[in-house]
Amino acid sequence: MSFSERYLPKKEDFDRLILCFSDIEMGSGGIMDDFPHSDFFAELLDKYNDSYFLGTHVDLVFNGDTFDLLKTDFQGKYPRHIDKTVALGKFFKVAAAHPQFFEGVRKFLEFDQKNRRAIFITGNHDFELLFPEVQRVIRSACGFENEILFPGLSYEFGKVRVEHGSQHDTMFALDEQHPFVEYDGKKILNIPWGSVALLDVIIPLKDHFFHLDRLKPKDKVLEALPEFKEWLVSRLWNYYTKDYLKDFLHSSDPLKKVKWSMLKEVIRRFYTLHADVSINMSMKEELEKSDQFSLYLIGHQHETGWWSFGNRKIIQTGCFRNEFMIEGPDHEISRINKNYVEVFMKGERVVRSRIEEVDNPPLPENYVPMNVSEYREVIRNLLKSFSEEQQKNSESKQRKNTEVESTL
Ligand SMILES: [Mn+2]
Repeated sequence: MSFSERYLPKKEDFDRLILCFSDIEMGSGGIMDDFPHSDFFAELLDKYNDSYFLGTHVDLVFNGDTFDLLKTDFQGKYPRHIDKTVALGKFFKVAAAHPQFFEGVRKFLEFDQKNRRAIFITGNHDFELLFPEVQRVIRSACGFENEILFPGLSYEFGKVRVEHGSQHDTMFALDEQHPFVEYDGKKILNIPWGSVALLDVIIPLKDHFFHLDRLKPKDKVLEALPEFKEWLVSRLWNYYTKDYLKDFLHSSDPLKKVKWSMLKEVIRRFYTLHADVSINMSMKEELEKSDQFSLYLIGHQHETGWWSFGNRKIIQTGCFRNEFMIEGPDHEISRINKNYVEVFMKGERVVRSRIEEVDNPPLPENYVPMNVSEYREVIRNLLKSFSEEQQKNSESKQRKNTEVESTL
């Protein structure tokens, strides 16, 4: 279908179109990649290379978590100390798996270079975009310099404000004043405590249950896998009492800022249905208090939303990565549609905005397990090897645990 056939504002009624995508979460390829569909994405972008848009500004906004660098390893490990070498190493792994993404962005910009830009906003899965070295690589991969922007954690177009949303999330908010810290003579990312906990404890185990992370709703997942919570709690407790406190007491690591109450929050997030409703709450308050912006675009929560206060609104894009729904007594798995947002503007003003839902691309083979209960065995084995490991260390640990418990 061509754009002229679609219901669009008249050309004279808008001078800018914003296309906003969030949480694409491209990984390093294969079955563990949450978005192995760069070809599909490039095809979607190509629809905007239509003569209808010639002479109109079209801004392509990646509203955070475009690249899933959080879950990408560096030389087989998931270091919490991320300097430019680690950041680049992880980025190259993702880029190598997604040449069509960069090709698609290049074609999009080339179509009407003086009117087009690609804007990469940083999310909590791609803080690495803050390194100028990583930005340089992206610019060269897309073949454009000035048309590619890295504004950091947010970007504003007149009455529109775009941000990923993680800054309103206590687990993943970055210290904007100090995004980097010095450690061991290197400039490293000052990642928030939620990221530290995930990198130290959860992500190294992603090989075992990367599928689970893509399933919704969480309470159904746990209903099918009652051992999961037990496993998670013991894993975090062991991390906290053994590795974490030892390092905390005997090192000057600037990223050691996790408390047990924070880890409890990690557990709560894993086994409750709702991620963090406080994000929407604080934004809704802002919407009513101030008329500075008439449209806020956010992502991060992997749930689509639309809230309004008169002519002001918040649109939350759902994730663009693959996610699935478990339904029915047999826990059947079905796909969740992806979406993005189109915003038509005239000058500073929003003319119209809408959420565009897209058809899902075909999945690679064996991408989704037939049945969630297949995981029971995996979790049981993990728990077994974990308790064996604990047994081995029990004597020295017992003493430490007692010390720790008395400090909690
Ligand atoms: Mn996020």
